[in-house]
Amino acid sequence: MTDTMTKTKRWTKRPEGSNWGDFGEDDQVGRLNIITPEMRKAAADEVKEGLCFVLSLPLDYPGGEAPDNPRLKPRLFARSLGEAGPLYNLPMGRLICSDDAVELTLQYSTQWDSLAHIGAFFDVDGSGEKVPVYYNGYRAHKDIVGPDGDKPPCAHCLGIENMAMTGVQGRGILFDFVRAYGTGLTLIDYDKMMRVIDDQKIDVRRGDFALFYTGYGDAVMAGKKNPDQALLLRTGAALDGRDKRLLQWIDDAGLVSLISDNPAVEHLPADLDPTSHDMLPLHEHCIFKLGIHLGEYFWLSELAEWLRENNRSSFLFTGPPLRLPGAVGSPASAVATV
Ligand code: UVW
Repeated sequence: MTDTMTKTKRWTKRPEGSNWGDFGEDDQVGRLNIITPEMRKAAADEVKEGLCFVLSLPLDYPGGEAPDNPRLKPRLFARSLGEAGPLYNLPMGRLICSDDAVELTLQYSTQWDSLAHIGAFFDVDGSGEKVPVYYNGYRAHKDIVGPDGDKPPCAHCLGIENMAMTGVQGRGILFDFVRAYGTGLTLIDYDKMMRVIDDQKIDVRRGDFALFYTGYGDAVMAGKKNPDQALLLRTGAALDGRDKRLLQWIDDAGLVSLISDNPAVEHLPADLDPTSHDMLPLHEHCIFKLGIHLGEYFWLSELAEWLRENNRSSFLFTGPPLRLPGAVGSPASAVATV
Protein backbone atom coordinates (compact mmCIF):
# COMPACT_ATOMS: atom_id res chain seq x y z
CA MET A 1 0.00 0.00 0.00
CA THR A 2 1.33 3.44 -0.94
CA ASP A 3 1.47 6.42 1.41
CA THR A 4 -1.26 8.15 -0.57
CA MET A 5 -3.56 5.20 -0.09
CA THR A 6 -2.82 5.08 3.63
CA LYS A 7 -3.77 8.74 3.88
CA THR A 8 -6.85 8.69 1.68
CA LYS A 9 -8.45 5.35 2.38
CA ARG A 10 -10.88 5.24 5.27
CA TRP A 11 -10.49 1.49 5.72
CA THR A 12 -8.10 -1.31 5.03
CA LYS A 13 -10.50 -4.04 6.07
CA ARG A 14 -14.12 -4.07 4.94
CA PRO A 15 -17.05 -5.89 6.58
CA GLU A 16 -17.57 -9.45 5.41
CA GLY A 17 -20.09 -9.57 2.58
CA SER A 18 -19.84 -5.83 1.91
CA ASN A 19 -19.15 -4.12 -1.41
CA TRP A 20 -17.21 -1.17 0.02
CA GLY A 21 -14.86 0.25 -2.58
CA ASP A 22 -16.39 -1.66 -5.50
CA PHE A 23 -17.99 1.55 -6.81
CA GLY A 24 -14.95 3.67 -6.01
CA GLU A 25 -13.00 4.63 -2.95
CA ASP A 26 -15.19 7.68 -2.28
CA ASP A 27 -18.51 6.31 -3.47
CA GLN A 28 -21.56 7.67 -1.66
CA VAL A 29 -24.53 6.22 -3.56
CA GLY A 30 -23.91 2.48 -3.39
CA ARG A 31 -26.03 0.18 -5.52
CA LEU A 32 -27.67 3.08 -7.37
CA ASN A 33 -24.41 3.15 -9.34
CA ILE A 34 -25.43 0.12 -11.32
CA ILE A 35 -28.38 1.74 -13.09
CA THR A 36 -27.32 2.38 -16.70
CA PRO A 37 -29.06 4.39 -19.44
CA GLU A 38 -30.02 1.02 -21.02
CA MET A 39 -31.72 -0.01 -17.77
CA ARG A 40 -33.66 3.26 -17.72
CA LYS A 41 -34.72 2.70 -21.32
CA ALA A 42 -35.88 -0.82 -20.40
CA ALA A 43 -37.77 0.72 -17.47
CA ALA A 44 -39.45 3.20 -19.82
CA ASP A 45 -40.53 0.22 -21.97
CA GLU A 46 -42.67 -0.87 -19.02
CA VAL A 47 -44.93 2.13 -19.69
CA LYS A 48 -47.76 0.63 -21.77
CA GLU A 49 -50.87 2.49 -20.56
CA GLY A 50 -49.52 5.85 -19.45
CA LEU A 51 -51.21 5.54 -16.05
CA CYS A 52 -49.39 6.75 -12.97
CA PHE A 53 -49.71 5.87 -9.30
CA VAL A 54 -48.67 8.11 -6.43
CA LEU A 55 -46.58 6.11 -3.99
CA SER A 56 -46.51 8.42 -1.00
CA LEU A 57 -48.84 8.71 1.96
CA PRO A 58 -50.10 12.16 2.89
CA LEU A 59 -47.06 13.24 4.91
CA ASP A 60 -49.12 13.79 8.07
CA TYR A 61 -49.76 10.04 8.17
CA PRO A 62 -49.43 7.63 10.01
CA GLY A 63 -50.62 10.25 12.52
CA GLY A 64 -50.05 10.48 16.22
CA GLU A 65 -46.91 11.10 18.22
CA ALA A 66 -45.52 8.85 20.93
CA PRO A 67 -43.44 10.23 23.84
CA ASP A 68 -40.68 7.67 23.17
CA ASN A 69 -40.61 8.40 19.42
CA PRO A 70 -38.61 11.42 18.24
CA ARG A 71 -40.39 11.40 14.89
CA LEU A 72 -43.01 14.14 14.97
CA LYS A 73 -45.77 14.99 12.54
CA PRO A 74 -45.16 17.96 10.25
CA ARG A 75 -46.09 21.43 11.45
CA LEU A 76 -46.88 24.06 8.85
CA PHE A 77 -46.52 27.70 9.76
CA ALA A 78 -46.32 31.06 8.06
CA ARG A 79 -43.44 33.40 8.68
CA SER A 80 -44.07 37.03 9.23
CA LEU A 81 -43.24 39.68 6.67
CA GLY A 82 -42.21 42.27 9.21
CA GLU A 83 -45.00 44.59 10.28
CA ALA A 84 -47.25 43.35 7.50
CA GLY A 85 -47.85 40.21 9.52
CA PRO A 86 -47.86 36.58 8.43
CA LEU A 87 -47.15 36.08 4.77
CA TYR A 88 -50.46 34.30 4.23
CA ASN A 89 -53.42 35.72 2.28
CA LEU A 90 -51.41 38.91 2.46
CA PRO A 91 -52.63 41.70 0.18
CA MET A 92 -49.98 42.81 -2.29
CA GLY A 93 -51.66 45.52 -4.31
CA ARG A 94 -54.25 43.79 -6.50
CA LEU A 95 -52.85 40.37 -5.56
CA ILE A 96 -52.72 38.33 -2.40
CA CYS A 97 -49.85 36.04 -1.54
CA SER A 98 -49.29 33.03 0.71
CA ASP A 99 -46.00 31.39 1.65
CA ASP A 100 -45.37 28.78 4.27
CA ALA A 101 -42.73 26.88 6.15
CA VAL A 102 -42.66 23.47 7.77
CA GLU A 103 -41.03 21.83 10.73
CA LEU A 104 -40.65 18.34 9.38
CA THR A 105 -39.20 15.21 10.90
CA LEU A 106 -37.80 13.79 7.71
CA GLN A 107 -38.61 10.17 8.59
CA TYR A 108 -42.12 10.52 10.02
CA SER A 109 -43.98 9.27 6.96
CA THR A 110 -43.12 8.04 3.43
CA GLN A 111 -39.35 8.21 3.51
CA TRP A 112 -35.97 7.25 2.18
CA ASP A 113 -33.13 6.16 4.45
CA SER A 114 -29.85 7.61 3.22
CA LEU A 115 -26.63 5.67 3.62
CA ALA A 116 -25.89 7.90 6.62
CA HIS A 117 -28.91 6.51 8.49
CA ILE A 118 -27.42 3.29 9.85
CA GLY A 119 -23.77 2.57 10.61
CA ALA A 120 -22.00 0.06 12.85
CA PHE A 121 -19.01 -0.37 15.11
CA PHE A 122 -16.39 -2.02 12.94
CA ASP A 123 -12.62 -2.60 13.01
CA VAL A 124 -11.83 -0.74 9.77
CA ASP A 125 -8.04 -0.96 9.97
CA GLY A 126 -7.61 -4.38 11.50
CA SER A 127 -6.17 -2.90 14.73
CA GLY A 128 -8.75 -4.66 16.87
CA GLU A 129 -10.50 -1.39 17.74
CA LYS A 130 -14.11 -1.12 16.60
CA VAL A 131 -14.99 2.41 15.55
CA PRO A 132 -18.38 3.85 14.52
CA VAL A 133 -18.53 3.99 10.73
CA TYR A 134 -21.03 4.07 7.92
CA TYR A 135 -21.09 2.68 4.36
CA ASN A 136 -17.70 2.76 2.66
CA GLY A 137 -16.00 3.58 5.95
CA TYR A 138 -17.26 7.14 6.36
CA ARG A 139 -16.71 8.10 10.00
CA ALA A 140 -19.25 9.00 12.63
CA HIS A 141 -18.28 12.34 14.29
CA LYS A 142 -16.03 13.32 11.38
CA ASP A 143 -18.04 12.79 8.20
CA ILE A 144 -21.44 12.38 9.82
CA VAL A 145 -21.46 14.92 12.64
CA GLY A 146 -24.07 15.25 15.37
CA PRO A 147 -25.40 18.50 16.84
CA ASP A 148 -22.97 20.53 18.90
CA GLY A 149 -24.44 23.42 20.87
CA ASP A 150 -26.01 25.74 18.32
CA LYS A 151 -24.45 23.84 15.44
CA PRO A 152 -26.94 21.58 13.68
CA PRO A 153 -26.14 17.98 12.74
CA CYS A 154 -24.83 17.32 9.25
CA ALA A 155 -24.06 14.30 7.14
CA HIS A 156 -21.12 15.90 5.30
CA CYS A 157 -20.82 12.59 3.48
CA LEU A 158 -23.50 10.08 2.45
CA GLY A 159 -26.24 12.71 2.90
CA ILE A 160 -29.53 12.25 1.08
CA GLU A 161 -28.58 14.82 -1.59
CA ASN A 162 -26.24 12.22 -3.06
CA MET A 163 -29.16 9.89 -3.65
CA ALA A 164 -31.22 12.76 -5.11
CA MET A 165 -28.51 13.49 -7.67
CA THR A 166 -28.88 10.01 -9.20
CA GLY A 167 -32.47 10.78 -10.23
CA VAL A 168 -33.69 7.59 -8.52
CA GLN A 169 -35.36 6.22 -11.62
CA GLY A 170 -35.47 2.75 -13.07
CA ARG A 171 -37.46 -0.44 -13.36
CA GLY A 172 -39.70 -1.25 -10.42
CA ILE A 173 -41.08 -4.67 -9.52
CA LEU A 174 -43.83 -5.24 -6.99
CA PHE A 175 -44.06 -8.28 -4.74
CA ASP A 176 -47.69 -8.71 -3.67
CA PHE A 177 -47.36 -10.28 -0.22
CA VAL A 178 -51.04 -9.58 0.52
CA ARG A 179 -52.08 -11.76 -2.42
CA ALA A 180 -49.68 -14.48 -1.27
CA TYR A 181 -50.02 -14.39 2.50
CA GLY A 182 -52.94 -12.14 3.47
CA THR A 183 -52.72 -9.09 5.72
CA GLY A 184 -51.64 -10.73 8.99
CA LEU A 185 -48.10 -10.46 10.35
CA THR A 186 -45.93 -12.78 8.24
CA LEU A 187 -42.15 -13.04 8.28
CA ILE A 188 -40.85 -13.28 4.74
CA ASP A 189 -37.86 -15.58 4.59
CA TYR A 190 -36.05 -16.81 1.48
CA ASP A 191 -38.51 -19.63 0.78
CA LYS A 192 -41.53 -17.36 1.09
CA MET A 193 -39.86 -14.79 -1.17
CA MET A 194 -39.11 -17.45 -3.81
CA ARG A 195 -42.72 -18.68 -3.67
CA VAL A 196 -43.98 -15.18 -4.45
CA ILE A 197 -41.50 -14.78 -7.32
CA ASP A 198 -42.61 -18.10 -8.82
CA ASP A 199 -46.36 -17.74 -8.23
CA GLN A 200 -46.49 -14.12 -9.39
CA LYS A 201 -44.01 -14.73 -12.23
CA ILE A 202 -41.86 -11.78 -11.20
CA ASP A 203 -38.97 -11.19 -13.57
CA VAL A 204 -36.27 -9.91 -11.19
CA ARG A 205 -33.49 -8.04 -13.00
CA ARG A 206 -30.22 -6.51 -11.85
CA GLY A 207 -30.79 -2.79 -11.23
CA ASP A 208 -34.44 -3.17 -10.17
CA PHE A 209 -36.17 -1.26 -7.39
CA ALA A 210 -38.02 -3.91 -5.32
CA LEU A 211 -41.35 -2.82 -3.82
CA PHE A 212 -43.04 -4.98 -1.19
CA TYR A 213 -46.79 -4.56 -0.70
CA THR A 214 -47.67 -5.88 2.76
CA GLY A 215 -51.07 -4.35 3.58
CA TYR A 216 -49.60 -2.32 6.45
CA GLY A 217 -50.23 0.88 4.51
CA ASP A 218 -53.95 0.08 4.24
CA ALA A 219 -54.14 -0.22 8.03
CA VAL A 220 -52.27 3.08 8.39
CA MET A 221 -54.70 4.86 6.07
CA ALA A 222 -57.71 3.23 7.75
CA GLY A 223 -56.45 4.68 11.06
CA LYS A 224 -57.20 8.20 9.74
CA LYS A 225 -54.21 9.69 11.58
CA ASN A 226 -55.15 7.95 14.82
CA PRO A 227 -53.49 4.58 14.27
CA ASP A 228 -54.38 1.53 16.33
CA GLN A 229 -50.84 0.51 17.35
CA ALA A 230 -51.90 -2.91 18.60
CA LEU A 231 -53.53 -3.65 15.25
CA LEU A 232 -50.52 -2.37 13.32
CA LEU A 233 -48.23 -4.70 15.27
CA ARG A 234 -50.30 -7.64 14.00
CA THR A 235 -50.52 -6.36 10.44
CA GLY A 236 -48.61 -7.08 7.28
CA ALA A 237 -45.63 -9.01 6.06
CA ALA A 238 -42.07 -7.93 6.86
CA LEU A 239 -38.75 -9.26 5.65
CA ASP A 240 -36.95 -11.59 8.04
CA GLY A 241 -33.57 -9.87 8.33
CA ARG A 242 -32.18 -12.80 10.30
CA ASP A 243 -32.52 -15.16 7.33
CA LYS A 244 -29.05 -15.36 5.80
CA ARG A 245 -30.36 -16.92 2.57
CA LEU A 246 -32.70 -13.99 2.09
CA LEU A 247 -29.86 -11.51 2.68
CA GLN A 248 -27.67 -13.36 0.17
CA TRP A 249 -30.47 -13.30 -2.41
CA ILE A 250 -30.84 -9.52 -2.00
CA ASP A 251 -27.13 -9.20 -2.74
CA ASP A 252 -27.08 -11.68 -5.63
CA ALA A 253 -30.21 -10.30 -7.31
CA GLY A 254 -28.54 -6.89 -7.81
CA LEU A 255 -31.49 -4.95 -6.39
CA VAL A 256 -30.74 -1.25 -6.00
CA SER A 257 -33.33 -0.46 -3.38
CA LEU A 258 -35.89 -2.17 -1.14
CA ILE A 259 -39.16 -0.34 -0.57
CA SER A 260 -42.17 -1.25 1.53
CA ASP A 261 -45.46 0.14 2.80
CA ASN A 262 -44.43 -0.82 6.34
CA PRO A 263 -42.18 1.19 8.73
CA ALA A 264 -38.88 -0.67 8.33
CA VAL A 265 -39.06 -3.13 5.40
CA GLU A 266 -37.79 -5.74 7.87
CA HIS A 267 -39.56 -7.07 10.94
CA LEU A 268 -38.77 -5.04 14.06
CA PRO A 269 -37.31 -5.68 16.46
CA ALA A 270 -35.44 -8.57 14.90
CA ASP A 271 -33.76 -9.15 18.26
CA LEU A 272 -35.03 -7.71 21.52
CA ASP A 273 -31.54 -7.32 23.00
CA PRO A 274 -30.54 -3.69 22.25
CA THR A 275 -26.85 -4.52 22.62
CA SER A 276 -27.13 -7.15 19.94
CA HIS A 277 -25.90 -6.54 16.41
CA ASP A 278 -29.06 -8.25 15.23
CA MET A 279 -31.38 -5.36 16.10
CA LEU A 280 -31.70 -4.25 12.46
CA PRO A 281 -29.97 -6.99 10.43
CA LEU A 282 -31.55 -6.02 7.11
CA HIS A 283 -30.67 -2.36 7.65
CA GLU A 284 -27.11 -3.39 8.47
CA HIS A 285 -26.88 -5.65 5.43
CA CYS A 286 -28.42 -3.17 3.00
CA ILE A 287 -27.49 0.32 4.18
CA PHE A 288 -24.18 -0.33 5.94
CA LYS A 289 -22.67 -3.16 3.91
CA LEU A 290 -24.13 -2.89 0.41
CA GLY A 291 -25.21 0.73 -0.03
CA ILE A 292 -28.83 -0.28 -0.73
CA HIS A 293 -31.28 2.49 0.18
CA LEU A 294 -34.45 1.52 2.03
CA GLY A 295 -37.82 3.17 1.37
CA GLU A 296 -40.45 2.93 4.09
CA TYR A 297 -44.11 3.83 4.58
CA PHE A 298 -44.63 4.02 0.80
CA TRP A 299 -48.26 3.89 -0.40
CA LEU A 300 -48.46 0.81 -2.59
CA SER A 301 -52.09 -0.30 -2.38
CA GLU A 302 -53.47 1.27 -5.55
CA LEU A 303 -50.48 0.22 -7.62
CA ALA A 304 -50.70 -3.34 -6.26
CA GLU A 305 -54.41 -3.57 -7.06
CA TRP A 306 -53.90 -2.39 -10.63
CA LEU A 307 -50.97 -4.73 -11.23
CA ARG A 308 -52.96 -7.65 -9.83
CA GLU A 309 -55.94 -6.92 -12.08
CA ASN A 310 -53.70 -6.55 -15.10
CA ASN A 311 -51.49 -9.54 -14.41
CA ARG A 312 -48.33 -7.45 -14.24
CA SER A 313 -45.58 -6.84 -11.72
CA SER A 314 -43.20 -4.34 -13.37
CA PHE A 315 -43.33 -0.60 -14.13
CA LEU A 316 -41.28 2.57 -14.39
CA PHE A 317 -40.31 3.80 -10.92
CA THR A 318 -39.32 7.41 -10.20
CA GLY A 319 -38.73 8.50 -6.61
CA PRO A 320 -36.05 11.05 -5.80
CA PRO A 321 -35.75 12.31 -2.24
CA LEU A 322 -35.39 15.99 -1.40
CA ARG A 323 -32.04 17.36 -2.50
CA LEU A 324 -31.44 18.55 1.03
CA PRO A 325 -27.71 18.73 1.76
CA GLY A 326 -26.56 16.95 4.88
CA ALA A 327 -29.84 15.19 5.73
CA VAL A 328 -29.85 11.51 6.69
CA GLY A 329 -33.41 10.87 5.49
CA SER A 330 -36.06 12.45 3.34
CA PRO A 331 -39.72 12.28 2.49
CA ALA A 332 -40.28 10.65 -0.89
CA SER A 333 -42.83 11.64 -3.52
CA ALA A 334 -42.45 8.61 -5.72
CA VAL A 335 -44.49 7.68 -8.76
CA ALA A 336 -44.99 4.40 -10.62
CA THR A 337 -45.96 4.58 -14.29
CA VAL A 338 -47.45 1.50 -15.96
C1 UVW B 1 -35.12 2.63 12.39
O1 UVW B 1 -35.96 1.81 12.71
C2 UVW B 1 -33.99 2.96 13.27
O2 UVW B 1 -35.17 3.29 11.25
P1 UVW B 1 -36.10 3.09 9.96
O3 UVW B 1 -37.00 4.28 9.87
O4 UVW B 1 -35.15 3.03 8.84
O5 UVW B 1 -36.89 1.81 10.08
